Amino acid sequence: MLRVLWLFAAFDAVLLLDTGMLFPRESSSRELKELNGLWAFRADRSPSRNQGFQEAWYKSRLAETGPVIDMPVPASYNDITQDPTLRDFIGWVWYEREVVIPAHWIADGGTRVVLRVGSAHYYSVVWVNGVKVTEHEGGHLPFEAEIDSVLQENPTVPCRITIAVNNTLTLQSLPPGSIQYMNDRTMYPDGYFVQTINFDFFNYAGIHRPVLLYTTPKTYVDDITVVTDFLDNTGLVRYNVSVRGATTASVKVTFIDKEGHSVASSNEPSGVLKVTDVKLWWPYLMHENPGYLYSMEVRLVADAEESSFEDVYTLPVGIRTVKVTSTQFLINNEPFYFHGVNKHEDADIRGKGLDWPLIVKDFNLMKWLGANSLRTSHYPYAEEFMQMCDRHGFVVIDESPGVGIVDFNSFGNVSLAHHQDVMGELVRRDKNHPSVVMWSVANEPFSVLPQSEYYLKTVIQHTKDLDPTRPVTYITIMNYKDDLGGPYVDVICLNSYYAWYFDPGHLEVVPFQLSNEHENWYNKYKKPIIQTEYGAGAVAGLHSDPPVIFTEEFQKDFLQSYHEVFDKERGRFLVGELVWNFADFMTKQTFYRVVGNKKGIFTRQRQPKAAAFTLKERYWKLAKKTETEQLSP
Ligand code: GCB
Repeated sequence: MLRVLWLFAAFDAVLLLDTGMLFPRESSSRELKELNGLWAFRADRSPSRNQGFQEAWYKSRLAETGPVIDMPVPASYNDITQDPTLRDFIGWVWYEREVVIPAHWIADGGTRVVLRVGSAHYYSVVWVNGVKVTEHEGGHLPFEAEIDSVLQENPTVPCRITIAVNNTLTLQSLPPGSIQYMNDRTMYPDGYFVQTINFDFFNYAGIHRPVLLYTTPKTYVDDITVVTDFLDNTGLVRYNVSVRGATTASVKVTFIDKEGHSVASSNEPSGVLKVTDVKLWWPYLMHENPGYLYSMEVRLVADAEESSFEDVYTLPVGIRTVKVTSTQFLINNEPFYFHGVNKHEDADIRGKGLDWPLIVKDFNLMKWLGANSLRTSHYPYAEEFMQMCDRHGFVVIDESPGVGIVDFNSFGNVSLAHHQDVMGELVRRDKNHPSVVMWSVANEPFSVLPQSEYYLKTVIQHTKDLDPTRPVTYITIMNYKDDLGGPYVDVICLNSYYAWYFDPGHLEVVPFQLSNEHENWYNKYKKPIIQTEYGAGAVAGLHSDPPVIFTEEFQKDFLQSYHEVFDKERGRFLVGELVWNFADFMTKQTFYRVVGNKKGIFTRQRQPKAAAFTLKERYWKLAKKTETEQLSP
C-alpha cells in the first residue's frame, strides 16, 4: 500500500507537465508525412542579418527573394558546401519546402494537422503559407504548431513551409555564448564580429532533426505520463492520459506484452495498472532479456458537435525503479555500476543532423564495447536515439544544454527562468523513457560564485519538482572545497583530467590525485560518485614507446591508470565510469585542438583506436563481475 501511495505522490508532481508533446506515431487515427530531404536554403548575409525579415522572405517562394541552394534536412548546414563563410556563418538562415497536403486532411474538417520540428539550432521562426505559426528558442528539443487553419485558407495550392533559424547565442541562451564586435580598424574590417563560446564542440546549426506533418482527430490524446514501480512480481503502472478538444471523452487503456497479450486494462483516464508476472526493464548486460517494453495502447472516443472522434496512441513502457543510497545507484533494487561512454551528436558532413546509419553503428559499437550506459553530453539527444536506448537497455544520464555557463552574466534571473523552462521541455519530452535514470541540469557550470549556488540549487529543485522519481545532478570539474552545488545533487558527478590538463604525461600522479579527489568528495557529502568524464587525446595512428601524450599508447595507459583507482573504489562509493569520449568530434578552431577533439576511443569515422580494445576488455569483465555479484547471495 505504501508503495502505491508513493507512486501517487510522485505522480502528482509529474502531472505538472501534462501539456504534452508526444512523439509522433502512426496509428489507425493518425497519419504522418515526413518532410526530410532537400529544402531550399538561403543565408542572410546582410550586415545586419536582418534583410530576410525586412523583405519578408516568408511571403513568397524563397527562390524569388534571391539565390537559393539545396540543403538536406536533417543536417547541419556548416559542412555541406565548400564555402568557409557558410561553415562559420552566424545569424539567420532560411529554409523552405513545399508540400502537397493529402486532400482528406483538409476536406473532412475533423482533422488536426500539426507541423513538428524535431530540433533546429538555435532560435527558429516558422511560417506556413506566409503566416507565422510558431517560434522556438533552444536547439535540442522539439517544437510544433497546429496548422490546419492556415491550410484551409489555401486548400488547392501546395503548402509552403518557411523556417528561419538563427545560431546566435547570448549570455542568457542555453548554451550561452556572446558576440564580440572587433572594432579595431587596424586589425579587422568594418562590421567584423565573432561568436565566443565556452564549450568544447562545434556550434553546428540548422535543422538537425526530422521535420514532419502529422494528424490527429480534433479530439485527441495530448499527453500520457507513466510512473512505474513493482512489488514482488506485480508491476505497478500509474498513468495519466490528458485529452484535448473535448470536455468528456471515454478512454480505454490496454497494456500489452511483447507477445501481443493484453495483461492489464482500464477504462479510466488515470489510475494504476497492475501487471502480474511482470517482466521488468533491465539494463543491457544485467539480465538475459534487457530493455523489455510493454505497449500501452490508449484509445479515446469522444462525441463532439454531432460527430464522434476516435484517437489511438501507443506508448512503449518499461517497468523499472531507480533509487540512490549514500553509496549505491539501484535499478530495480539491484546495485548498478555505470560502465559506459559520453557521446556527441557529431559526424563528418552532416554535423549534428540525425543519421540512422550512424545511430545504429554507434549502438553496435557500444554493445561491442560492453558499455551499459551513456550520458547525453552536453544536450538532449534525438528522440529516436532515446527510443533505441529504451529498446536495447542502455542506461542514460539525460543532460540539458546547460554547458559553458561560466560568465557572471549567465547566472541572472533571465538565464535561470530560461534554464527552468528548458528543464520543463526536457522532462516533458523524456519523462516516459525507462532508460533515463537521472537528469543532469548542467555540465561544469562555474559553481563557485554565490549566485551560481542559488542558480544550481534552484534549477535542481525545479527539476525534482517536475520529476521526483529520478535523481538529479550536475557535472562538476571544481574541487570539493570550492564547489558550492554539492549539497543539492543526489549523485556527485566528476570530470577529471589529471595527467592531461595538469601534469600532462605524468601518469604516476593519477593514483594520488584522483583517489584524493574522490575520497574528499565522498567524505564531505556521503553520496555515491560517478566519474562522468576522464580521457586523453590520441591522434589515430600516432605511436610512441615509452608513450607520450597524443599517441594511442598513451591514451591506453592513461585509461588504465584511472581504472586502477576505480577498482579500489568500486563497491565502496564509486558507482560508475564514463569515458570521454566515445568518438572524436569537431570543435571550434583553436591551437589546442587538432581538427577537433581527439579524446575518442573511436575515430570520428568510428574506427577503434588501441584504447577501444582496452576498454572493451575491461567493460566485459565488469559486466561479468556485476552478473556474479548479483547471483551471489
Ligand atoms: C570537459 C568537458 C568536455 C570537453 C572535455 C575535454 O571537461 O566537459 O566538453 O570536451 O573536458 O576534452 O577537454
